[in-house]
Amino acid sequence: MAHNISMLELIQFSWSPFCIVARRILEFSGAKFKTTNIASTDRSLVWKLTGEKYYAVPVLRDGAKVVYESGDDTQDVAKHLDSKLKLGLFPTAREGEQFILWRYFEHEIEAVGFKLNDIYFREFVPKSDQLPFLRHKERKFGRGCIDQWRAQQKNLLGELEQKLVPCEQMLAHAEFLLGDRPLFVDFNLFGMVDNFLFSGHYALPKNLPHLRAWHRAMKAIRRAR
Ligand SMILES: N[C@@H](CCC(=O)N[C@@H](CS)C(=O)NCC(=O)O)C(=O)O
Repeated sequence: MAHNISMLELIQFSWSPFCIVARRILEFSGAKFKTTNIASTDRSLVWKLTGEKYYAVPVLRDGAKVVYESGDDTQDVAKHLDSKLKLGLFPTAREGEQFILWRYFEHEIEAVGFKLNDIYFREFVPKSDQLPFLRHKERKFGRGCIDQWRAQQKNLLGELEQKLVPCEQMLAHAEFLLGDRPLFVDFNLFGMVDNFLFSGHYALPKNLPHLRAWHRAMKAIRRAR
């Protein structure tokens, strides 16, 4: 039977867009895996596992191997899963298109989606982590940033909807972004969208019906065996 069944472990926290991508790919694959949740404000496990080289998530442990992103726009974790589990999510012929798309999703979509979710951080970040969580955000985005995002909520929602229109247009003509089966970019967009939806306060816009149908499909899809 299967020959390379080393234990897969995903080190994550549940609302991270990038962790959601890796998690959904693992679920899709049907492989057995373990998730280890860390506090978003305590990266000591990641730091230790990566030989003090990395503190972001996700990190994937595959037996003795520890996989994490080597650059800002890389997909080392997803590509490791893809080749190990033979998922076919990165066909060579689509690599260029996929690269352009995942950068759009991880920059343009993510940048608006996480702010909309962070507005509700007090509801999903454990009480004891809220101070370092807020400090982490304010160190990067300035004092009062989350209050500002709350004040701009309506505009941010409009901006996100605008940025999702190209996805709606693609999905009006095919079941998945690049054709009739999901590729990596479907999982990638799913992660960004599910981070936006994480708080439970939002739904995808009614006037993006193809995106909504795609999202329902992506939530549950399993690879064909
Ligand atoms: N390009 C990386 C980005 C990973 C990333 O930015 N993760 C966030 C959590 S969503 C993180 O851990 N950031 C570092 C920090 O918060 O200190 C990837 O795709 O995995």
